[in-house]
Amino acid sequence: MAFADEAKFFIKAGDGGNGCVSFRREKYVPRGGPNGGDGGRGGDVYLVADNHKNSLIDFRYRSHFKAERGLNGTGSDKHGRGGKDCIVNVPLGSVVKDAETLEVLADLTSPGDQYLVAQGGKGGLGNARFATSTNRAPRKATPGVIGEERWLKIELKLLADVGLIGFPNAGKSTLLSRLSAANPKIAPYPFTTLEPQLGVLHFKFSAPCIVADIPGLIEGAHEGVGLGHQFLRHVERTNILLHVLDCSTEDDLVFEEYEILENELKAYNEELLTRKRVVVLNKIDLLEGQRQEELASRFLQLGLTVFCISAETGEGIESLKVLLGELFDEVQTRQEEDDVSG
Ligand SMILES: Nc1nc2c(ncn2[C@@H]2O[C@H](COP(=O)(O)OP(=O)(O)OP(=O)(O)O)[C@@H](O)[C@H]2O)c(=O)[nH]1
Ligand SMILES: [Mg+2]
Repeated sequence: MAFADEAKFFIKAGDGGNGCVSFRREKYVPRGGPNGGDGGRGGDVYLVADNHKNSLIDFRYRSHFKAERGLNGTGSDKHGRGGKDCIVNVPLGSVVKDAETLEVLADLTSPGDQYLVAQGGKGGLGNARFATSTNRAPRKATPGVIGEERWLKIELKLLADVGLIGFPNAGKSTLLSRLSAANPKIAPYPFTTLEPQLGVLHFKFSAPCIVADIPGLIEGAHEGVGLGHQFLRHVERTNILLHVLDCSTEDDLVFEEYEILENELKAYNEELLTRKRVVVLNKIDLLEGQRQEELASRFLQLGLTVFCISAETGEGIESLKVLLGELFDEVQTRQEEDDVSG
């Protein structure tokens, strides 16, 4: 798959350099004191969020990252030089886990966010440190501490504001192409979209928002049926979800699909049901008579926000954009308030 949204790699911080055992040698001073220097500290490994990177594809070609080791101490009280740190750049939206325990270590969402993922080992002590009044010629020095190492798993969660979710063939990609300049593949068969697609929706008066077209979900997606499950994590960060439904099928089926989508979200992560959700009835160009109104009123009765559109002809798209602009503003204002109070 071209869209690398998971990667595993190994990192190792530098080992500390060893302490040194050495004695002063001077003419006419037969037994000089200890002068072994300390070892240098090993370099650390940092992960840094880099907004020029947009996938984890680089990790396919390189899976091991090491910081430099500290140099050993030497005689004449010379301390070893510390090892250089190693910086691993990762895309924004990277969730970093320990590959074994799957514990989440860091969630790097803003440019420049950094996380110290492995600490370099301390340098060992040279024998000069061990001299005491009773032992003036210690032959003891300590080795450097081994630098931390671990396998990491990194997952990329898209930082989209709006997620388009729906059954295969519902018209999500067609809608994305209407809302943004994105040009996703559109075809009259299910599972056309195999990887999440992003588009930028521009508004006249406010900042643009990012829309993600998520591959089609089907019942059981949260357990891995179809393609949807591995992509559901991308909607974990989207604050607005559009349920795109093909309303040219039977009314009951449209409803059933809506319910399945809600259940899949809930089964994947209940928190998703706290997001703003909008029902988008697509393909209204295929409806006859009063069906559109009847169908819409069924959803309205449940207290849901409903929009009727045709992604194909463009009908209803402008008002949908206006609504998205308003919702997006609301979400941003709420986030700013949270940031201030939090
Ligand atoms: N008549 C009509 N056809 C539509 C409309 N929107 C999409 N289609 C058609 O429906 C088919 C599926 O559209 P896509 O946008 O590829 O659907 P999708 O939801 O992205 O499908 P997957 O990627 O498989 O999940 C295509 O043949 C589109 O041309 C619409 O409003 N009216
Ligand atoms: Mg598609």
